[in-house]
Amino acid sequence: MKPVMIAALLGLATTPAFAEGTHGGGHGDAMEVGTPATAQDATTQIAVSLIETDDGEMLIEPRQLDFKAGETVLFTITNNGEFEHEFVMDTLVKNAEHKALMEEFPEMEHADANALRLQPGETGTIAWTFANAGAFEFACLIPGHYESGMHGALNVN
Ligand SMILES: [Cu+2]
Repeated sequence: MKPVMIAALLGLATTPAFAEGTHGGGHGDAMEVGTPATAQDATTQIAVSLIETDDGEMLIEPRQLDFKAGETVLFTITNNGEFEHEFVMDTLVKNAEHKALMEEFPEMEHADANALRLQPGETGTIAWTFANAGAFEFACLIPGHYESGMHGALNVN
């Protein structure tokens, strides 16, 4: 085998797929669910709460979100629970893909503009323009949380 080929193979072998436990970047700015915006451009403000209930459910409230195509929304998201949670907006397919990845790599964190991970008591914001009409989804993709109730329909009309 030629040395240059060996070097190339070693290079591949030592590049882990998720070096930092994240999968940030690579999406580009525009996604099917919309594009990042600035808070100043938001025409709608909405408060989102990430919580656990006494009977073991984990919820994102409100349970459903409806917007108009072209609407820019400022989300103020608060983790009112006792566990770490996240808020991710995407297509159902993309959320399912991320969910499967997170089951494989539990320490993975979303570094994407359409997602926010919050410690208990923490509040953060996402400014977002819903550029395309469609049926999307918001969810917490930390393993087990989706199944416990942390997902809802996000409709852009
Ligand atoms: Cu969660």
